[in-house]
Amino acid sequence: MASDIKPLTLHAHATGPNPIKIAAALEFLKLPYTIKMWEFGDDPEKGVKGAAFLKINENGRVPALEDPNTGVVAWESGACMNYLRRVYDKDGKVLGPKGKGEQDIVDFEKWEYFLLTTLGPMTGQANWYRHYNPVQNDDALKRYLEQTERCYSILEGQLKKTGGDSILPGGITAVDLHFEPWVRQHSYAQVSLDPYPTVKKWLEKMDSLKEIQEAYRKIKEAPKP
Ligand SMILES: N[C@@H](CCC(=O)N[C@@H](CS)C(=O)NCC(=O)O)C(=O)O
Repeated sequence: MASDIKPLTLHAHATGPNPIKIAAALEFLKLPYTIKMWEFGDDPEKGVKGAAFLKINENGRVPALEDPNTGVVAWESGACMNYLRRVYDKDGKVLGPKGKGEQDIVDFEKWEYFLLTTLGPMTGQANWYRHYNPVQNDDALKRYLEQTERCYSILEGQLKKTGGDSILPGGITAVDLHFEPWVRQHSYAQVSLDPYPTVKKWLEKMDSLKEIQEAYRKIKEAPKP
């Protein structure tokens, strides 16, 4: 990647899964970036629901991405990812679908949307009812856990097609980057990987990649808010 590219700014949080996807994409694309950490809550200067961050993302969630090379500000991990792909991976060789046919593109998008609209939110709600809801709500927890498990069994079926190498045939794409941080946090939702051996194998492979390791290291070492 050309050295005249100015560093992008990734807005992140220490534990949330969504910013990691974008850090990983920046690593795969070999783009320079700095990380600005935020805390949850509404502290005006430091919080994702505070005035300073709401100027960047009125939805008050991370990730957000600022690109001084183009002036673009993005939020929602799907929008950040697709921005990076369009601008910095024009031929799609690094993160795009491996095939160029319409079915390849649809396959890419359906797994991307499955994570963004289903596995991620179901896991997020399971986590909420397990760890944060102020009153015990066993029905809600059961519902979201069942849905999360259902997503894992669907992912297991898909990963079997590549023997756990990548979610889509042909190698790692942005789709794998979307799934990795959610699946890595499976034990926080108390989802065991024992029934999903191919998911487990894929996760081990993902977490051995230097780009993934660098993304986690940089978020861990970024200055605290
Ligand atoms: N759909 C959004 C979800 C973003 C999201 O929920 N981010 C979490 C951290 S992983 C967050 O900022 N939570 C703060 C809050 O809920 O106040 C995306 O994919 O970017």
